[in-house]
Amino acid sequence: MKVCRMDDGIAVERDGGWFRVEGVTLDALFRDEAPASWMSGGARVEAPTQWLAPIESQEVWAAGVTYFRSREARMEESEKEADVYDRVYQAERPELFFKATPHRVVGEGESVVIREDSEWNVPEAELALAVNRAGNIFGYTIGNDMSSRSIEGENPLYLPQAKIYDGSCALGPALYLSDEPLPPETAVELEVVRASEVVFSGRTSLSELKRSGEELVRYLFRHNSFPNGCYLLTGTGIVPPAEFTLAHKDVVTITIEPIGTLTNTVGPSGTGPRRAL
Ligand code: DO4
Ligand code: MG
Repeated sequence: MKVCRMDDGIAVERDGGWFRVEGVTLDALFRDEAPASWMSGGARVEAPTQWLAPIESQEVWAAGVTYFRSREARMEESEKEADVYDRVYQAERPELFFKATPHRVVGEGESVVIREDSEWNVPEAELALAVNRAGNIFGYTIGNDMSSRSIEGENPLYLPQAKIYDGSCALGPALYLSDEPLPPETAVELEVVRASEVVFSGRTSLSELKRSGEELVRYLFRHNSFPNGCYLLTGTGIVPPAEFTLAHKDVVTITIEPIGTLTNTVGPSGTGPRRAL
């Protein structure tokens, strides 16, 4: 079942149609406090045309170097410190980092941002886990962990600046509810279109992900509480070649079925979420 956050409430897709539901918020779902009946009621509505990012009060965290391809690309980009990426790929403890507060997150159709002080910028197509406050994964969405490779490549200690800025994270289009892990053959696909031409496309599958969602969440919740739950991006397995950088007006699409497709245009600083913050 999919949950869509709209300007004026929440709609769910079930039984082949969309229903607007009252008396539930995303925060209530992430706190595991939604009334048991919330999924069954509601008035039938047209399929939503405006999808807000499926986030209310959640922090967004991310895992890194969870795919071999990410380890390889980061070792190339950071010649002097290549070893740290190899070590974290092999280590028992994963790389986990803070990614965004809700106001830095954009949704379907909004602009993701590239920093003006960065000359090498990439999208990172990632499965995002929806984790409730008890640490249980109850759903999934698509995440774009926008990254400055020039800033990260200069020094790994610059990671927060490479990763966290206004418009640096996209989530959506909807929250797909499921207590079951997505099957390993699930494909993650990324495409970047510039002036109607595909300038990059790539594909991976969850079978390439080295760590399970449960393992990543277990580490995240060690000595850390999330009163309103959180999202955890699981890392990228698609890295464009070194000569590729994003440009303003590029259109980035990421598809993970059964969640759907997340589409964002690349904009300069100052573009970002259109919802009230
Ligand atoms: O180690 C830096 C970030 C890695 C990352 O974001 C990824 O692998 O997806
Ligand atoms: Mg990433």
